[in-house]
Amino acid sequence: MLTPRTTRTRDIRPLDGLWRFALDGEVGERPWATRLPIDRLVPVPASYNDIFLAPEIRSHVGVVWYQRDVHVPATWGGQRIVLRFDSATHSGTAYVGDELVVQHHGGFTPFEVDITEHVMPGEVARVTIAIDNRLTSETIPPGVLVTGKDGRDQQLIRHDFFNYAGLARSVRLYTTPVDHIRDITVRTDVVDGLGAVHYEVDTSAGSEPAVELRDEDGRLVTSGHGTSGSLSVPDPKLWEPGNAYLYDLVVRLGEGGDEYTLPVGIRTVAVRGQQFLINDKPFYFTGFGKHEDSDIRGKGHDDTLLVHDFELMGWIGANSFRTSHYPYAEEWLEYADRRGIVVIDETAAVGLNINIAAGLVGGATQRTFSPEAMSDATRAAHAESIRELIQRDKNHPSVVMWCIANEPASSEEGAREYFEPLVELTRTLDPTRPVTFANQGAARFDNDRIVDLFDVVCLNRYFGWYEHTGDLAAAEGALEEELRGWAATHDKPIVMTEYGVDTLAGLHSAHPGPWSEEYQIDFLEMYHRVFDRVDAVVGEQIWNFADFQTTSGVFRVDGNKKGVFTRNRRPKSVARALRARWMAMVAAL
Ligand code: BDP
Repeated sequence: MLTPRTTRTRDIRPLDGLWRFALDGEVGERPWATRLPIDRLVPVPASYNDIFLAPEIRSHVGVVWYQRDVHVPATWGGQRIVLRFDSATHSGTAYVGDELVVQHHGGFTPFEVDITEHVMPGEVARVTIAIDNRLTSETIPPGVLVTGKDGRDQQLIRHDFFNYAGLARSVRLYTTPVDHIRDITVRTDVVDGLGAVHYEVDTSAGSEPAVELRDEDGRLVTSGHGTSGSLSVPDPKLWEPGNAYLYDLVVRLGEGGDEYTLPVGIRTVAVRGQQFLINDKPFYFTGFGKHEDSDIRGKGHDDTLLVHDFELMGWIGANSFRTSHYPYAEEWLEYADRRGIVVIDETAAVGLNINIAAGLVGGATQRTFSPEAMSDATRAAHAESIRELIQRDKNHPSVVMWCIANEPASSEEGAREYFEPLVELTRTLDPTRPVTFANQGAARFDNDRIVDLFDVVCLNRYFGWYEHTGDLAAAEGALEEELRGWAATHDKPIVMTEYGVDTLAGLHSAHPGPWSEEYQIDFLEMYHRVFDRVDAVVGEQIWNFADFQTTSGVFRVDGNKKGVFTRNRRPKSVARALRARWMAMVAAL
């Protein structure tokens, strides 16, 4: 499945804007077959939750309906017409007119359907989608549905971010010729200074494509023929962190046939011993775990926020981020490709651990990997989420590693049996990128059951916050002991993919204690001292780039406050200290 682009042979009609909107209980039997009332409109792209004031919308559990009409251009006759949703969180059932045309599960990856037979160029078509936000043990991320004493459905989630839902990314109609390019896969290599672009083209009718590689000035570099092949690039300009270079791979199906242009970055990624190599050079990750999250929009994609967040990352000296805890809108990867920012790309498999709370507060534990919790059905959904992530993101040079889960119960019985086939699947789908998962504190170097299956040790650690709260001296000892333990037992690079403290912007203290801006500075300084003493550490990604919304609870005051920036992107005091460290690292390169 290719990202929609306009080319000589392809056109796009955006369906973003205001759609009619209703909760399931507000509509009759077959809402898609009627016109929804126009007294409530919802913007797309946006999560619907925070836009309206009615609590029954914000905390709705179940199905909502989106609907709009679209004029199909009269000029589109003879073309193949596709309806594409960049995401529907967490599952979508779409109708065109009275017909069900597509269903999709998984809230963070795209789906599309050929609707040529369902619309008439020059006429108006009614597009309706039912979106269900419910999470169960058969969805990724998993959740639990319960019925409250008042008879209402309640959604329990196992992750620390608000369960935003709706059409948070773009919706489009687009055209292709009938005989069209279905998919393109590229892999790149550099051998003895010679670049190689290996390509595969999947076409609808088996026609022979012609391919051209053009440089950033549009000059032809090399060309080829056929559904697969290798293009050699003498003196390639490499895609490098902080110094991106993108070629264009132009694919054509014969004279006047379908045409598609794919940006291609030539680079290599490898893990050697305790080093992470990009283009054969050791790479050190600086940056953040992020969220798609902002006021009012929730997880709604917004190019303004995208560009501003990259500006802030550039200002502070971040060279990377992790798409915690789900695949982000593809615009994030396209922009990272252009800006030379390195991405650890994560599935939405967050919360495969039913004992985290018990671990923090002390309590009875149950088996996570069991038919009652994370079962074979969970794993099947997890496998699908890996397939869809790699299918969508395989061609992005910025993506250097797949992260297939966040904080699973990796020290528990059953973890290995659960993960082994998923790691194998990931490697089969993409043999070129390292694979990792983000490890949770209860799974240490001496009791984790799965790390050896992976290439890089990614650790989320909170010494000084959830453990040794307020005692940075004790936290420093514990952190160093753990890192040295991992380094001694696993010949793999270590990236700290989460470390951070809730910090209330504006709270200052001469006795730097938890929640104060001073404590955030001292905490991060301490971690950095330790990282600098342990050679196997090849990266630091702070939790989190910005404050973000969560479910209400006694642990959270209007959300998680571990941001280096506030939710509306104002720097906390720590930002300057961080900038000094990361800029000095860049200067030393
Ligand atoms: C980690 C999770 C992350 C949370 C963070 C925290 O991976 O999603 O937001 O802790 O507690 O366990 O702040």
